[in-house]
Amino acid sequence: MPKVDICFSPELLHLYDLRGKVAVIVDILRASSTIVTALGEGVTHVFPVATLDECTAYGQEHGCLTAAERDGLPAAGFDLGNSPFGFLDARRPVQGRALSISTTNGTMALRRSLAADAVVVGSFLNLAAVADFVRAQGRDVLVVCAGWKGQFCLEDTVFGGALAARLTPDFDVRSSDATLAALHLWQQGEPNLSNYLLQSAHVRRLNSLEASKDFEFCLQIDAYAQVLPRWQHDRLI
Ligand code: 3SL
Repeated sequence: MPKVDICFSPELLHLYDLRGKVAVIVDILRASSTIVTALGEGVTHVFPVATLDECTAYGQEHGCLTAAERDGLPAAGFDLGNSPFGFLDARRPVQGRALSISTTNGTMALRRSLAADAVVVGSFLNLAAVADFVRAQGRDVLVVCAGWKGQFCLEDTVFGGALAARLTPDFDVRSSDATLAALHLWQQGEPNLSNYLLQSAHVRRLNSLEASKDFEFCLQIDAYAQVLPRWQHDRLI
């Protein structure tokens, strides 16, 4: 039976062998939720890059929208920051445009996971699409939590638990303590996810940056149930 495992931080990735696995990259607040929203709102494809210089270079080379964030704030000189609402603004339609994006943790976590057989982006917004894809692949899955500057993040781990719950009983969710812990956290949080995650450090950080509406948006389960950002060649489509 295929296994579900969870890597709590990109800094721990060296402990895992990604080959032969599906990697699900998660940064609930906010990079993975924003990428799902962008594709759900008609962006054609996404170049997730690690550095701001790369983000600018891709923007110029491909004539695409650019989005960048550092320490929770929009980085200067880019079209957008890392809020999903940037892709929901009728004054700036994004349909048909490509996007290059660089964030503090999320896009870096993705770039570090490319050794996996398949790489997809997961969030609460597209939980159903991720679960369906993973089930269809029938291979071991590693949820890669973006965390915050190498540290554990509650919301990414709770997502890992939600995914593990959806994959039960077809997948082994009991052979990794990380997955067991994530499942327990999900069971605690599920009855009132918003209340539960209000305790998390990144929510406090976002609140202080006046991005609290992003938090509620990113917790909507299956709002983009058909959207599955998947790595192909050099981009997410
Ligand atoms: O670190 C990241 O990748 C971001 O998602 C962080 S923030 O939500 O934009 O602050």
